[in-house]
Amino acid sequence: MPLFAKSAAAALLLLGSLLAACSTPMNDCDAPTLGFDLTITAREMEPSDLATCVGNEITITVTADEHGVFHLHGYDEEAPATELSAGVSETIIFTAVRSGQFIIEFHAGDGEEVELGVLTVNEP
Ligand SMILES: [Cu+2]
Repeated sequence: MPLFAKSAAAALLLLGSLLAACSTPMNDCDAPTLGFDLTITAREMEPSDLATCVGNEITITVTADEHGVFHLHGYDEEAPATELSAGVSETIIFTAVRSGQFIIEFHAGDGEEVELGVLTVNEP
């Protein structure tokens, strides 16, 4: 392989690992508060993989492109299901009190329940 092709391949590999690093779940046990900015478009959420630690205060800001209900399963008391209007952002603030993996669902106006993502709460 010519030298320039080798360095191009190395550059691609480096770029690939940088992209992989960016797509790993956000997770910071040392941060007492953590904010997630979520956007729901065509019933898909970005980002969809959220991570935090027990004891952290979480602020979720969520905006959807249609009316529905944002529901974090397993955290119904701390983060009650929140009704969303199209294009209007809502903020949910709660403390992560339980570890585990919790499904985030969108209950759409037409009755469809769509799994949007997962919140992982780790032990500190
Ligand atoms: Cu639900």
